[in-house]
Amino acid sequence: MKTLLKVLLAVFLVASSGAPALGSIVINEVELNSPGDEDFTRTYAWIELYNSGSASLDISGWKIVSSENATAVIPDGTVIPAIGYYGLTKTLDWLPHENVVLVLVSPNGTEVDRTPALSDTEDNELSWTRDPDGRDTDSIDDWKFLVSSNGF
Ligand SMILES: [Ca+2]
Ligand SMILES: [Ca+2]
Ligand SMILES: [Ca+2]
Repeated sequence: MKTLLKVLLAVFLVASSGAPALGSIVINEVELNSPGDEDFTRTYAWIELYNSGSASLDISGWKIVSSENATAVIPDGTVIPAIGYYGLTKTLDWLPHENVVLVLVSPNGTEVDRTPALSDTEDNELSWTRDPDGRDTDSIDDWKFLVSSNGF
């Protein structure tokens, strides 16, 4: 019985320590190449963030920085609910089709998440996504090339 209590206590402590708040937001899905032709003046690509945490998070002022040194700032008043999504649409000059690494940075400059180098030369509705949503083991195996699910 004592042993069982110790085991239960250990499980409780591990579960309640949780992940740091910042760690619950990831870059969850990236569409680098939407179906059809793109031109520089039309929106064509998007990045989906996902909150796997149990509380909503205000991500105003967070940044997404690309390996080409392009930076997008999340607008003021942006909140991702718990188990919720946020989609950011960008134009062709911002997101090339190949070898793109995206980094999510909090306002104090802390790196929150980073994608592997992603390429999408297929001009179709497939996109790179963590599968299942939010899976983050810092491995390329977290990512699959699946039918787009922007915002869900
Ligand atoms: Ca695509
Ligand atoms: Ca395309
Ligand atoms: Ca999705």
